[in-house]
Amino acid sequence: MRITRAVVRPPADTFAAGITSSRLGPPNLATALAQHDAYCRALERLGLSLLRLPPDPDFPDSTFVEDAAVVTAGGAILARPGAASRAGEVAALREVLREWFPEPAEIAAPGTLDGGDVCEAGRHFFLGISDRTNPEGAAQLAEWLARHRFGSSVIDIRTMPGLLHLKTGLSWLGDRRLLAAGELAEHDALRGWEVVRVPEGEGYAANCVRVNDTLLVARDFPATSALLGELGYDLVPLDVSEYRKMDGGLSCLSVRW
Ligand code: CIR
Repeated sequence: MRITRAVVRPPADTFAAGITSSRLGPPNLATALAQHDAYCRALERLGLSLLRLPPDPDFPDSTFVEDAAVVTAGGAILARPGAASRAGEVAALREVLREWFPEPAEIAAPGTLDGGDVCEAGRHFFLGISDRTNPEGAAQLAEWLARHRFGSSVIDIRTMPGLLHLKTGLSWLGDRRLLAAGELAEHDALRGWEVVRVPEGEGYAANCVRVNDTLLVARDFPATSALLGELGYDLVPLDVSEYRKMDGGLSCLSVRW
């Protein structure tokens, strides 16, 4: 499926009040906005039409739109974020997606699910169980995916240090190829897939975004960029330093379809 659209939302002036476990210091809002703008321009250069939500100061983490909704070739599913402070983010995604997906599926209580735990790999989806996505939420999505003839497998990341979401450490590169960091690269669920390992010390670079024939990658991870370049990918490096300070990465900043 060629990607033609994406939802994005710039951070609000409350951005620094969002949830973070990183010890990188508070984000600089002006820099974050400039980085967001560069991210949006990169998507537009790749031919995507952007649906831009306005910043929402009531939800400091709402720039990470990916966590509030999952869009697949079979339709949209509204997520049910595992962090209480993020629950209200779903309403805006419901509204902006309505034109394309008037009757989205929804994760229901007691299930919780963050879109960051959903790694699409063509007709297969890897679903993370994390501090945000519980087994019930993942099971609801797996059932929906099966009804739409997608496969899925579950990966429990709760004991894997440094991973907020599954996609913090895993990305789909296209075909049967994945990019994975640390112990995720060894996980049984990835058997039968070609796994490109993120070089030591560059774990953050495991979160990249495939947009049709191009990969958006985090800037300043030279060993990973060199490896992906050797594999023949066209790379668009982007600086997301201010989002990293809030535990976010490239994929979190858009919902794409
Ligand atoms: C949070 O903790 O929810 C945000 N500060 C970061 C969310 C990042 N989202 C993602 O990786 N999909």
